[in-house]
This record gives sequence, structure tokens and C-alpha cells, in this order.
Amino acid sequence: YTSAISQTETEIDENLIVVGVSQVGAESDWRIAQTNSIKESLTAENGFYMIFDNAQQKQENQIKAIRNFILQEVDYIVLDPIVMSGWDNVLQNAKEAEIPVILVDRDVEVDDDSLYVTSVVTDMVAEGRNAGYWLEDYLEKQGREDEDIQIVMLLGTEGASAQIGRTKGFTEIAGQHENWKILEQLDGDFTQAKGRESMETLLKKYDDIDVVISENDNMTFGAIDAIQDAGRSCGPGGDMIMISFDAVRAALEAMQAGEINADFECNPLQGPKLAETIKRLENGEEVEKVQYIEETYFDTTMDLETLIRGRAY
Ligand code: GYE
Repeated sequence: YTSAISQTETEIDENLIVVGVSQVGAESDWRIAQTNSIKESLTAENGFYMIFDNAQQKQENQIKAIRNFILQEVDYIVLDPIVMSGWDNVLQNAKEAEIPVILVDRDVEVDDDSLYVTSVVTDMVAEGRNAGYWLEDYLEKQGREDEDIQIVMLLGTEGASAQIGRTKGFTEIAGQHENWKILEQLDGDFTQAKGRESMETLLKKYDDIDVVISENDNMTFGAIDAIQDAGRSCGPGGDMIMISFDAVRAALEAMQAGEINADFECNPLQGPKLAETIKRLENGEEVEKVQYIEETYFDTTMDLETLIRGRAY
């Protein structure tokens, strides 16, 4: 960090807005697309000087990065919080230093809402509910609405708003169906390796899984490998329904290959909105506390060929 500090003091063009970005990690395709979007938006050309920190999926690293941003006297701190809780102290420090904090992607739970000025986030509970509604509809179309449906869930990083929200949204809808049974929820930490491992465990334990709810695409890729290695299949026509979140290009390709039934988009292209938000704050404008990014979903009834061709990530 010393080099970044001396840079901030000596070399940076005074007209640039200095932004410290504390990123979760590089755990998924989605995350890489989001990092690229932020980096492409917070450029010198657009009037920014960005200091980027990758926390390798550890909250303590994020806290350290924020402390450094405060020492460096950045103009803004952008935080993509790995988990929801545990931010009160460090965000209080930022507030005392009069550095506005902007949340991106994931949300926090703090006692005092004024610890961040605004958030550019996605509605994770809505994503989870939409997955539930889609499953309702799909089972009905198949004439299976009265059958017993056994569900397993691969959960994202424990305590992340993406995990909490998607779990909450889906289980809320599942709870409205007496015949839907959630056999088990297992952590997959949003990574391909852990998704595979957890799916292997579940396959050994249960032989009648009807539905897999996987809270991101990379865990889904790992789960598909585990399912196929076990001589089983998923997707339309397979013996398990596979529902995923993110909808990155590789997942749409897996859907086209018949391995995923439905995928609930989480839009990683958050950089432009973030840059625009900072500019508005610079102009002294009032910015809404929560700014949602628009999202959709995909399933095999759609023209996947065209959608894949147009996919930016
Ligand atoms: O779904 C996952 C990533 O916070 C929405 O984090 C994000 C999630 C995304 O690792 O792929």
C-alpha cells in the first residue's frame, strides 16, 4: 500500500476522483465480469483514479483495504461486502473521515444506515422468489404439481446477502407447497470446486433428488460434473431439474446443451451505474439509498442461440 499512498500524494492528477474499490474476490465468472465492468467504468478518461483491492473472499482483508483507503484519503470508497454483518466499526471510521461509502452488488446490515450513502445492488430475494415461481409453473406444466418434490440447495458464501436473499426468496415459495421438501442445504461458497464437492456429498446421501437449486453458475458447473460422474443427469429430460443463478454465457451454453433448466440473471454490469452515481454525488445531487439493477431469467423455451450471441459476459 505504501506505493499507492505515495502515488496518491504525488502523481495523481488533481482533477481525478480517487475511488478505493474493495472487491470480494475472483471466485466466479460473474465476479470477473463485474470487476471488468467496474474497471472499464472508473477510468482516467472518465475522470477517475481507481485503487482496486481483491480481498480473496476474506472479510478481514476488506476491512484492511478500507482502513488503507481511509489513510490514503480517497474521495470515495466502493465496497462489495462479502458478508452482511461486521461492518459497523470500519464504516464508522470512514464516516468520521468524511469519505462517502457506496455499496455495490451485495448489501450490509448496519445499525446506522447513514454509514453508506447509496447502494447499487441487485434484489436477491426477488431472484430467489422468481426461481420458486418458475419451478411452480414448470411442475404444473409437467402435470407434477401434486407429486412429492425433493429439493437440495447449494448455498453461496454463508452470510453474503446474495446467499441470504436467494435462500430466503426460494424457501418462502417452497414453504407454500406442502409437497415440496427441502432435503438439505449445503454450502458451496460460490465456487465450482465446492459446488462439486457438496453435490457429491448430496448424491451419496439421497437417491431421490428431483430438483437442485444452485445459488450461482460456477457451483452449478461443479454440480453438473458431480451428477454426470455419478452416472446421473440433470436438465430438461434429465432426472433432476437444475436451477441456477447469474446466467453467465457459459451457463446459457450449458442450458443449450440440455444441462440446466432455468437460470435467474444477476446483472454484473454495474460499473456504468456506479460511475454515474459518483458523478451525481460529486455534483451534490441527492441519490436514492437503494438503486436496483434490472434483471431477467432464461429457460429452454427461449431462443438461446441468439441470446448467447448477444451475451457480453
Ligand atoms: O451470484 C456469484 C458471485 O454477489 C451476486 O457473487 C454476487 C454473487 C454471484 O460470486 O457468482
